Amino acid sequence: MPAPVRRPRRFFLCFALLALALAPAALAGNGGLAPPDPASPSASHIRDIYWLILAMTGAIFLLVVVTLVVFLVRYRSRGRPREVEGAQVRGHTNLELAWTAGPVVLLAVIAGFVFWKVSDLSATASSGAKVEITIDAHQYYWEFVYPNGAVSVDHLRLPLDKPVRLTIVSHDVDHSWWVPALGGKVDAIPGRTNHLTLRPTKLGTFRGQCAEFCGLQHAAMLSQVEVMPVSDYQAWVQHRGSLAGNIELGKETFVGVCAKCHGLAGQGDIGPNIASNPLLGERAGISTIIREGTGTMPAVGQDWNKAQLDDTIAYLQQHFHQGGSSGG
Ligand code: HEC
Ligand SMILES: [Cu+2]
Repeated sequence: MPAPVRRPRRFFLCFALLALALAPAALAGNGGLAPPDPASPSASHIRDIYWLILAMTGAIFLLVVVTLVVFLVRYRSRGRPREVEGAQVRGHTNLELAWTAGPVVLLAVIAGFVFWKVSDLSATASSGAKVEITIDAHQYYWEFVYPNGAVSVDHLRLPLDKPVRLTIVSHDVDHSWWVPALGGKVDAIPGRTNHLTLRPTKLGTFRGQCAEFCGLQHAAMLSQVEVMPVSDYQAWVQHRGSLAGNIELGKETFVGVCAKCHGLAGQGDIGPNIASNPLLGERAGISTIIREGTGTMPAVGQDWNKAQLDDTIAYLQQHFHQGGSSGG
């Protein structure tokens, strides 16, 4: 009979080499395997939890698969006729105790670690006054309202290192607020008010995506969070607070709201071409469409204040109508 004794080792070697070859690729540049670099204490807690669980489950996976392969090879039939029973294996008390107690200990470690990290999620931001910002989710944009009434669309500005309390509501269907680098994912549910507290600790712009399928243009429901030095933030909020005649807000609203369905140049997409629509010249008509919707177009601006509506119409008219410039 040939001696197949060394084969399991070869299997194991292939396995280990494969794992070694794939690991750097998987870990490099955060190619989707790891959470993004954290920009807030809560994001970094969530990342710690992720790595601990990945390490433990990864080790268990290797243990199970390697054992499986070794046993498959070691206890194969070796040409024994099908009718003949193989060697009988009796229980092993210590092993059985170990594989009962082991998982209990591992689960306890995971639970303890998670509770420890999670207990700190909102505590990181619980001391002192918080910046209160409301996030109103709509099909298919995010409207942010700052303490002084300033408004922005899809682009949230936050002050560095200040605790922020986000109040998350929805105007129409379920959406979900999620900016991975800042940690926390909170649903926006009609008729309910949810909260998320965080403290951004890194300057920069972080990307978010609506994480609840909310309709045709769900994929376009992106957000960016710009973390600014406190003085820049204050200057921006103050400037944006004067809403009336603010063409920047009109542009932000057009790009964040209308363009998702009508295209950036109003050329038409899932909504018709509006660039040359004479309605854009009629204040009353276009107000009604924005406030109440028309046909299959939802009432996208039902809850905007008058200034935001005016700014949007001003932008539309300047851009597509009387000014005659050709969009873009
Ligand atoms: C969710 C997608 C969506 C968004 C967002 C949206 N629209 Fe529309 N819009 C449509 C659709 C669809 C129609 C065609 C409605 C119909 O006739 O059934 C339409 C029609 C229109 C019309 C033509 C109405 C007519 O009777 O000729 C205008 C003007 C218009 N939209 C302006 C806007 C403006 C301004 C905004 C941003 C404030 C906006 N839309 C945002 C989907 C959208
Ligand atoms: Cu959404």
